[in-house]
Amino acid sequence: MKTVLVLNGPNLNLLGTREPAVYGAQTLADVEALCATACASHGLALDFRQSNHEGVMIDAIQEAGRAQAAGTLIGVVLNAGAYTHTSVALHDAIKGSGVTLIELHISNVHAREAFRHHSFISPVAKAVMAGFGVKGYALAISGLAGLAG
Ligand code: CA2
Repeated sequence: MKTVLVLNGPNLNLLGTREPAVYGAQTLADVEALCATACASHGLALDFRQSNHEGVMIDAIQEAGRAQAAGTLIGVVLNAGAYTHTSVALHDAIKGSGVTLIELHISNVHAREAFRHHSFISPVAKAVMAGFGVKGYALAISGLAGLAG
């Protein structure tokens, strides 16, 4: 069974505790459960992670690139949080790893502040999803499964 890595960045551990008008009321544990259901429906295993640390996220992306090259992983769904708008290092890691990656945002970043309109991830992502709330995670997993299969 091949794996999907769902990788969440800074502050996403706070989901469901604040800003429900923007991010909804579901917690990160709820998101993990919906990702597990989506993966199972496609015969895929889930590796679900969250980190507040850029370097830890870079290590995870490099690991995912090696796993995809070895044939054990189909790709990554990445919600890089605010690092989306700042991180050349994540851009370089994605590009260098060669991993198939879907950029995901819970909110529609283009309908928000101008500083959220630029992404360092989009140029190295296979596809971008934003504004579907946490259901976007399941949609992104389906999209990855479609690309792989
Ligand atoms: O819409 C998204 O998924 C974002 O990636 C979320 C990031 C934000 O910086 C991006 O511009 C868009 C923020 C994640 C922080 O989430 C929180 C949730 C509840 C309470 C506090 C933060």
